[in-house]
Amino acid sequence: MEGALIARDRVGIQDFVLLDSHNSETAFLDNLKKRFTEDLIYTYVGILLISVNPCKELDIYTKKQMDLYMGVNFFELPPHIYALADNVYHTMLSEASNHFILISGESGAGKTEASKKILQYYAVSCPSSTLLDTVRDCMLMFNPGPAPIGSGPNDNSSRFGKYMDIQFDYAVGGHILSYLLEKSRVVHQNHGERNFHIFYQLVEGGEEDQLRHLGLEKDTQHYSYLVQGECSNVSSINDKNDWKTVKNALSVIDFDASDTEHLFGIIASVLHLGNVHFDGDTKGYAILNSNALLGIHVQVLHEALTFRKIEAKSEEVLSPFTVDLAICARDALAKAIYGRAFTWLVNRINESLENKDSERKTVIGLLDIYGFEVFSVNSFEQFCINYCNEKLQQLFIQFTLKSEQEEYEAEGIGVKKHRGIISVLNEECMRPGDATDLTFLEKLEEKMGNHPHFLTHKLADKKTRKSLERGDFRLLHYAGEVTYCIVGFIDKNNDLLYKNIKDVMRLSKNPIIQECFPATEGDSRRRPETVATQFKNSLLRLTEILTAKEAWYVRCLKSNDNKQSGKFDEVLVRHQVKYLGLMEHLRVRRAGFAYRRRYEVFLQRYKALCPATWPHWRGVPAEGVEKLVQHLGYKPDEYKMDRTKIFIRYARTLFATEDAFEICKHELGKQQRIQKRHLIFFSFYYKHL
Ligand code: AD9
Ligand code: MG
Repeated sequence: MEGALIARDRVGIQDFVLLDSHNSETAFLDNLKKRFTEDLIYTYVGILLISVNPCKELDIYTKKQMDLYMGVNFFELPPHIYALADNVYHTMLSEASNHFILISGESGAGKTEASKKILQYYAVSCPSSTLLDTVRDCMLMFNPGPAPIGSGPNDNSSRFGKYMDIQFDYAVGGHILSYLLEKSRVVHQNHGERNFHIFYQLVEGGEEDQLRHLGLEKDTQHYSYLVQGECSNVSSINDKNDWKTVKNALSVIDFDASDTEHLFGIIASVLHLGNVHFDGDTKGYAILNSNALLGIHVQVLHEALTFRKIEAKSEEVLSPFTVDLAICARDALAKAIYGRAFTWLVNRINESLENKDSERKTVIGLLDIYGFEVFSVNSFEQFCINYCNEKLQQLFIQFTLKSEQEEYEAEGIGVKKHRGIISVLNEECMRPGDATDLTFLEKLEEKMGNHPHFLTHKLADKKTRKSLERGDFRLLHYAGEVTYCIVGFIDKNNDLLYKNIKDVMRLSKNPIIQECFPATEGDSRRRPETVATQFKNSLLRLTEILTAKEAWYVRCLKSNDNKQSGKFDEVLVRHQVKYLGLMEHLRVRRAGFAYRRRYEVFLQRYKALCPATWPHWRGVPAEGVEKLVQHLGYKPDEYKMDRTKIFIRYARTLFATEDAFEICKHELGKQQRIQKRHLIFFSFYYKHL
């Protein structure tokens, strides 16, 4: 089995650093394609892992495979996400340092799958870490599906970003930070989209008693929040089974019967809210026509959803809503409830994940964010998501290509293109008076008009103008052009919830709702931060967290736009290779110290090459390595020694050492039989000397 696996992986080259035709993009793509065709979806660029979405299940994630990769040297087995996970883990242990794995790629490229595989690996390979599986399952329910048509739909598109610290010690713990849940999806889905999975899971999978208790019909078509996308059933999703998984996950994180009841009570309330209708009276003001919700008296909720309370001097004035405004208030409430319940749940998961046993924790962070998105209609959500992807790309460049950055910017792959848009948006949101999406667009034209990567209908030349509506603006992102529709930017960024609605929520008998709407918040007269500001700040904090750790990368590539297994769309992959900066990364890898080995590992392998280290070196490993490389005649520019590892600049140096090792073995004729996999691996390395 093992032999077969290695032999199979001799297709193409498993580390781009060893590719013959040095800087050719075509050779790069050929190699990816050759391997992809043989179901070899992983390839290295040094220690960076490229993964190409196979769009089908592969049998490479078995327990047997995990065992194969455990504790084995990174380059000795075919590239695999497990190899990366294992290498990070062992580096963390041996160096007692903190690490993170940044998983990036566009929507549908396989980021969330990759992060699940990593969690799975740690769950199996590390002691007492069943919790990790649970986290994965809990997070499942906050995915919706599928993404809008025309984008290469992803049935499991992530609608929030998550960063998770896995804390390793005697016991494994964790901490999750979540980013910008796409709340708008709760009340509105485009054609071809679903709401969040959990709604369908509850309605389809919920037990009869439970549904009766929650006042729910066992029919997703009954709920107006679930039918807008006209695709409540997706063949690849089994809501009933997923419901069981979610319930099981909740029980593992110590949810008791009443917690569960309250949480699902909230999910049900959101569905009920969606079905609340308003009639107009003779003046056109809204009248609510539903029964009690959220354990709040109907009259009280009625007032909150149909009147706005305005505090003027010492008086309170009730200003009635029109039907349209009442619908907005209702949707704002549904979004707020769902969003806050989500945050509450993440906090609860964190409580149960907390590793209380020890102070001395080292962590591996795992970042899985929504990928770059281009839909037929792009809104505020896509703007935030793409902004976030720009930021992460900027970070990647900063970490890996620092010296190359100027060149990058000169080539137009710059990353600060839309700086300023968020501040213009915020200014417009804060402006007293009647800011609208259109006044925002005018401000943008005024402030950003000269920017080469910003375009609107008004600013465009005749030819380009045809492709832009009057309410659009277009940005040239690092990953391509995106046209955004301005509608909803101001509202979504403000994300306002009227004070009297918040006050009313505090009357709810549901303890989770009470926690989600604390008394202090309602009293604050300070204007809440806008959504974009919160997001920007949380990304800044994330950057700080990441900067303090050692970085590892998984770059996910989408093989085609239709989720078709076995199809390798060269144009699409080439585009991703380009904008992800993989060629640049390769160049830097080649120029820098591409190979690094821990002293112990290096010494163990090559100690027979030097009389001073053979058969045993009893001193400090680093000194043994120094003796060894001196003896081998390494030149000072060929290697560097850091705290725990030797860095080797050229492949040829390493290969020469390997050659010497082979000869030495034959001559001595008394070495232990070298494992077959080493031979195959290195014979393949020699080819590329
Ligand atoms: V988004 O930015 O969240 O919209 P992701 O997370 O990059 O996106 P995801 O991991 O959800 O994409 O992958 C999309 C689909 O591709 C999955 O639902 C799987 O059906 C499929 N996929 C991705 N990676 C693999 C894999 N290694 N093996 C098999 C895969 N299928
Ligand atoms: Mg995802």
